[in-house]
Amino acid sequence: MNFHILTLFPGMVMNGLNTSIIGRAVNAGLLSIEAVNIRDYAFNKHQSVDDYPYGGGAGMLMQAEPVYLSYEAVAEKIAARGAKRKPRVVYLSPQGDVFSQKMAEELAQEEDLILLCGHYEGIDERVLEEIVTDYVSIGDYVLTGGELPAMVMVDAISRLVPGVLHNDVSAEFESFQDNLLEYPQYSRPEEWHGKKVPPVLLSGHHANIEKWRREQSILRTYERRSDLFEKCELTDKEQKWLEEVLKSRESGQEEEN
Ligand code: 4GT
Repeated sequence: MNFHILTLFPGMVMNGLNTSIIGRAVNAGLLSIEAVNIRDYAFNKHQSVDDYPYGGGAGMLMQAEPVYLSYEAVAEKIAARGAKRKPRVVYLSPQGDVFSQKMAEELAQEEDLILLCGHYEGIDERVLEEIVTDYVSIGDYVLTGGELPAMVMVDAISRLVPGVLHNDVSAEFESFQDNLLEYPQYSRPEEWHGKKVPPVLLSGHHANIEKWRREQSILRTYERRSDLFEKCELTDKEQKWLEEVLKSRESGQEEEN
């Protein structure tokens, strides 16, 4: 998987992605990440890449031409490597479809991905019309630039690339599989601040542990993310179990884990 990030702040993006798991995957050759400085494609002698918006209004806009030239340079390089199709170009914007695990899974199938980061008040609409294939938002809030959203996408997509996570129960078994949240986890010591690790986890009984974890995932999703809970499919037995837990809570009984 090759990420190409078009940005005015290449240092910010590269510094944020050369650490830990992603950095190791890059060093192992499983991923490549390049940040292309849009300013290198400024066409006037002052190297400026922004200008006032026609019609007035606050702030500056990124001009079309430097964005277009930086895109072309990357697209040509990808084509020269023998790619069959044109790469998808994602513009990070609050106006896009909200990023999800499902989108990450879909985009992880691509060989190349171009991520375009806006800054200031955004980018001249005309170049977006010509090059952007996907508009993506990471959530309903406004940021100063598309760099952090691009980094979020690179991180979420990269961990789905085979080999990037090297634990045996890879990414596909985690949160959002089955639309369930992760169960709570514990490590040493067995008792901390008077709180004990749930005994079942020390029992060595794998079937019981699996059952407990699944139940905890169900309970958490019900309590914390009712929107996800609507979408998850429980067995009749699990449905019954949840009803029992909720009923015994109502009557003020202590829960037995
Ligand atoms: C929020 C998001 C995003 C911004 C988001 C163009 C200039 C957009 C600043 C940029 N804010 N980008 N991708 N929620 N701001 O994803």
